[in-house]
Parts: sequence; C-alpha cells; structure tokens
Amino acid sequence: MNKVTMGTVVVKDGSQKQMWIPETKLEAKMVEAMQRREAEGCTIKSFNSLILKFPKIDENLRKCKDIFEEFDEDSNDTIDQEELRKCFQKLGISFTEEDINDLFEACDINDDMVINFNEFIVLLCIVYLLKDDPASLHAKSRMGLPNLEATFETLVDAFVFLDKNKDGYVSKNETVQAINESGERSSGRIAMKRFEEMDWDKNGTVNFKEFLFAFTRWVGIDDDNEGIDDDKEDDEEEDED
Ligand SMILES: [Ca+2]
Ligand SMILES: [Ca+2]
Ligand SMILES: [Ca+2]
Repeated sequence: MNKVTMGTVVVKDGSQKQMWIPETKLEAKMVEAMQRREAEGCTIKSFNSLILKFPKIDENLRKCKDIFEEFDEDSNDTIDQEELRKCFQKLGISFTEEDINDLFEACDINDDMVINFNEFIVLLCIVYLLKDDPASLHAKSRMGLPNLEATFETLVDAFVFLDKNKDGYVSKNETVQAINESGERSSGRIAMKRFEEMDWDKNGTVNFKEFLFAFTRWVGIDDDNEGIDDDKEDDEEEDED
C-alpha cells in the first residue's frame, strides 16, 4: 500500500518543518505534479459547485468502462499486471517498471492483486496527473481520451480546491475550511464525514489517490462495495441545538 508518514525535515532557512514524507517514488511524483498544478490555481469556487457537477462526472467516468473492457483481454472484469503493461503500451505511456508496480499496488486498494473498474478509474486519473511529468514519462501524445481528460482535470481541480496550503495533501482542517465556505449550518459535521470517507488508511491526511477513491464513490461509482454504505443520500439533516 502507498502510505505516507509524518516526518520532520529541515527547510531552506534552517528551521524544522513538519511535513508528510511520501513512501514511494510514485507518490513523490504525484505530490510534485499536484504542486505544479496547484501553482496554476483552481477554477472551483465552492464545494457545493463541485457537488453540482457530480452527475456529469459520474456519467463521464462511466465511459472509462469501454477502455477498461478493451484492456481486460480475457474479459474477467479485472485487469492484471500484464494487461496493464499492454494497456500502457497502447496508450503510449512509458512508466518505469517500478512506477507501474507502485501504481498497480497503490490502486489495488482491496489487495486482491487485480484492478477492478473503480480502481481503474483512479489509476487512469493518476496517469493523467502525471502525464506532463518530465521525469516520469514522455507520454507527450495525449491519452487519446478527450472527454475523459476534461473530467480528470475537474477531479484534479477539486483536489487543488481542497488543498489550501498546496502541500499535495488534504488535511482535516482544509476539508473543514473548504466545506465551511459553503456557509451551511451543518457544514462542520459534513466536513468531518467527508474527511473520514477520504482518509482510507486513517493516517490523518488524504493523498490524491485516497481522494479519487472517495470521489468515485461520491459520484456513485461503486462496483465493489465491501460492506461500506453507499453515500448517495444527502447530508442535509441539520442539528438544531
Ligand atoms: Ca483490486
Ligand atoms: Ca494540504
Ligand atoms: Ca490517508
């Protein structure tokens, strides 16, 4: 699994700073790519405006199914490492062997050694984020998925919106801050719930991968629910205290 730990590093001016330390090269690349993207700003103005986009995002992400089926050569509804390698070749994506392994492991969130549909969406979106990373690949050819690229960009944009301090991770406070901006009375409670839904490994911070898994669930894509309740009902009830 792709985990980060909190570490202390010495920053330029000699002072010490607490920050999250990526545990794999892939995760470090994802943070770098995200920070580059964050420097460009964000077009999402509020969490509510993002929620309004959920149906469209859901509809578009489901189009990944065609690609998924194309790469699932033996049609067993999962993609194994070998199929993924071939799939990358076809898309002109040149990840290192190590990155492919890390990506596979990171996205195989249920640890069954294969990539199912919702894991595949997360995987493609991470590839989208990394596609301009000069260090990791020269996939200068676009992924050839015009509709999807716009949707993936919205997902990246949503993460940028949440990551207020632009360190490549979303904290509980950032989630509260982003949702509080909506000004709803129960926003604090909603924010806590959203954060818990995002922080899959419960380490107190949310990386882009964790965010994507939560997001696919929020918009309604849930093809292996492992006893976790579907979260499609709204969080509208208010506390009258
Ligand atoms: Ca899996
Ligand atoms: Ca952050
Ligand atoms: Ca986490």
